[in-house]
Amino acid sequence: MNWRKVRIFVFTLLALCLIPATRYYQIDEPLLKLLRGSNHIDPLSLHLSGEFVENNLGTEQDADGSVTVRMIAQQYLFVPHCILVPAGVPVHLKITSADAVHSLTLNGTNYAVKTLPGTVSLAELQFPRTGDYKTVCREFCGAGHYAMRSEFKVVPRDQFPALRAGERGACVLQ
Ligand SMILES: [Cu+2]
Repeated sequence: MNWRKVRIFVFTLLALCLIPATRYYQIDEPLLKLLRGSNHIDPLSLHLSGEFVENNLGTEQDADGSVTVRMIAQQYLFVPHCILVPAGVPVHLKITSADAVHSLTLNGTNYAVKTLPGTVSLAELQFPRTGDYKTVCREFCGAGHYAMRSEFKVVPRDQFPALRAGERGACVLQ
């Protein structure tokens, strides 16, 4: 056996395998999109373009009376910090992570939604009663994990204000 040829072959193979690691946006990104489908999202450009830009975060009213809530989990906070939703209507939650694995857990309910970087987690929630539901992160995500908290404020349906873009992340009643 010619060891020189084997060595050249192995090094060439290694070099070829390393190319995708240096070409994330040209090779890995499109490939991941293809493999994972539409629930895949690039965690590095969340704030720049797409569904999770700042103006889209928070509560959005849908035509059928339900609401859609978009959130980002990141070390060590949930964005927006406070979410206003009406009671008794379906809440479609869409949440993704900008960095590590987190878990949005709503105290006083059975809801816990795991968030992963690169994936949009979808959950269907509904709050029969009004009140403030404190949320915590239940997945250890680093030094500031224990301070990672936020809140869902559930108000009566008739008191839920019409939210314009840019106001969706605010938790104040007009
Ligand atoms: Cu955490």
